[in-house]
Amino acid sequence: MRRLLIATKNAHKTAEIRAMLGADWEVSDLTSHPEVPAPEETGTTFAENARIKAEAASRVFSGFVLSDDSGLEVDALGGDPGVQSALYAGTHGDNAGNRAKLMRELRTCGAPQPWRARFRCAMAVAENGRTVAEFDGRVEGQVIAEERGAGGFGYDALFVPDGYEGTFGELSAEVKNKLSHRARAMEQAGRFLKK
Ligand code: ITT
Repeated sequence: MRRLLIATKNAHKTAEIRAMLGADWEVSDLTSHPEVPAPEETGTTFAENARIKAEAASRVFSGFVLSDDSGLEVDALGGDPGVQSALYAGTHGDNAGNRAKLMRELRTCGAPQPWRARFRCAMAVAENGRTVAEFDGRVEGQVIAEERGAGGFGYDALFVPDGYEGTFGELSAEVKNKLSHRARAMEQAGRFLKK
């Protein structure tokens, strides 16, 4: 079986990517590799942060490293929370706080619903400290005013993808993993990794 390190500490991302890749890969992430650094995400774009994370990990891990930098862009907020999605409310990974802040911002921004938005995901594959491939995925939809559904993570309970009635928090993991920003980047990454 081939080894792939996902340069993330976010177990939700790892679980989704593992399900998308299937049984051919032995997938691990930074939670089981304390020797691998998680660098500061100093980039101003998803792609830049994806490269930073993949390259840092692949300097110490032999084999392919895949990173995922992702987030939600809301048009009424000029693209926020964007690359700041994980620490929008001030504490990294405070999902409930981030959703609450998003609701506050949207209720006070003056823009009428529907609030158009998209999830974006940039992925980088690195080997020996160098990025060797990059991929991009997005899914368009709208943010709603009340949370619905307990599945997924992050902003899932507030996002309804185009063509569906349910939020990512209400849709099954199987459905989310077919149409999400991560799935769309991963379709391309999977083809690259299989070569
Ligand atoms: P790593 O940097 O360790 O990979 P992270 O969670 O900090 O983990 P990011 O910096 O890429 O990752 O921030 C991603 C944030 O965007 C995440 O914390 C969520 O708030 C949001 N997000 C990304 N993908 C999402 C998804 O599929 N569903 C809901 N929210 C998502």
